[in-house]
This record gives sequence, C-alpha cells and structure tokens, in this order.
Amino acid sequence: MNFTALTLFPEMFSALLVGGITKRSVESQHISIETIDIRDFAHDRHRTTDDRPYGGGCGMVMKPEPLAAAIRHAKGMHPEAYTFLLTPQGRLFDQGLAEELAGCSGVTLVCGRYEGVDERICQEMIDDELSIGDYVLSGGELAAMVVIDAVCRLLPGALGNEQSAEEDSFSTGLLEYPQYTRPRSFEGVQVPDILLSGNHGAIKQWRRQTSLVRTFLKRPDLLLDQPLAPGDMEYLEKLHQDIETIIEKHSAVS
Ligand code: 4HQ
Repeated sequence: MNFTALTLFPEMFSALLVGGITKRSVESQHISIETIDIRDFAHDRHRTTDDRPYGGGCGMVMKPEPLAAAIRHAKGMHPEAYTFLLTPQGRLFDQGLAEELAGCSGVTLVCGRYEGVDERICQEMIDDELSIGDYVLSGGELAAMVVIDAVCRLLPGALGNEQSAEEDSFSTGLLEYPQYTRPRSFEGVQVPDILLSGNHGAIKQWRRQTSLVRTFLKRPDLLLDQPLAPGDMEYLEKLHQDIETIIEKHSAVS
C-alpha cells in the first residue's frame, strides 16, 4: 500500500522510519511512504504557498495554485488512491475508518498549515476530509502520520503477531484487559493468580470480563455501539444482580 503525503515539511515524515512497525513495513515493502513538497509547485520568486484571507482576519491561508498542482501530480503518480485532507472539520478517524483505509491500494494525505487551505481545493480536489480528534494542531502532518501508523499496523505482514491486531481494543470493541509480564511480584504488587494457573479457558474468561468492566468504567459509550457476546450478557447480569443485592442491603439499614 502506498501513502503519499503532500506537505510543506516533508522531513517530518522521516519520523516514521526511525523505528517500529512503520519502519519495518517500509523495509519489507508492505508499504511505501512518499512525500510531495508543496513548495516545489510554487513557481514565483519566493516560492509562496500562503496568502492573506479574503475578507480580512488574522493568519494566512494556503494558496490554491501550488496545492492544486501538487495534488494533480500525486493523482498522476497514484491514479487509484483516495485523496484526503486532514482537518478538524473532517470525519473522525477511528478504528473502523482505519480498517476501511487498510483495504485501499493508495491513500494521499494533504497536510495544511496556517489557518487552513483555500475552500476551492476542498471542494474540487479532495475525496474526503479526516480529523484525528477535536483539538487544533498547527499542521496536518502529525494527523497524517497518525493515520499512516494506525492503517499500517492493520496490513497483512505488518505485525510480528498477526493475532494481536484482532485482539486489540476497538477491534473487539472493548478496552484492553490488563497485561502483566515478569517478575511475578513487582514492588509488592502481584500478578493475578489466574494468569499463572495455566487454565486457558479461565484466563480467556478473566480477560474478557476485565475488558468488559474496564470499558464500563472508563468508556461506557463503547458498550452501546458493539454487539455483545452471550457470555458478556450473563456476566453483566451477574454484576447487575450483585449491585442490586448491595443496594438492597444498604437501603434496608438506612
Ligand atoms: N488541523 N485532525 C491542519 C488539525 C487536524 C485535526 C488544524 C489540520 C490545522 C492547518 N487535522 N490545519 N484535529 O487540527 O486533522
């Protein structure tokens, strides 16, 4: 899969080659990461890429001409790729969208700077707008790298352990269960006995149940989306029962 980033700061993307899954995926040719320097498509003496906003106001806007030429160049290189603009106005980039993009042969990511890009670029040359969350970045580059990282690790061959992408939080629809490694006792805190029991059925059940409780406590919104397994319902009903028993006991004395 090819990722092409259009940016005024192509060097930023070298961060993806420093280590980790993105570096390995480039080396094994499961992905390629190309950058296009938007400034290479500005042909005035100062290679200007920004201009003052019509109607006044603070800040600068990315001029349409260099950006349009850069996007046309990218489309020429990768005619089948989808072209996305990173912007807080975009569709929220979540695990579902990452899985969708993992099915594409190419993704082109247009990274704005300043106050944003001329609206005519968004209207005419962008397939869809993506946001990585409700906060304001100083440029689209970090957002584009988030997208590349999250999509890359879903591609076949990207993981040492193929299973771990499927068991990830959000792929199960739940937050992850707690993880432990050696030593068995660390600063007085023990690894839960069940994980040392060798009983794989019991361990699987414990993990699922801790995932459920964690999700309920930290991100109850997630439990409303995903369908639950039958065993989940049984466990939640048992907890519900236990809570009711506690409440009844305490309302009897007060
Ligand atoms: N941007 N998710 C680039 C973002 C953003 C986000 C603000 C995009 C600044 C120039 N991008 N402009 N959040 O905050 O994708």
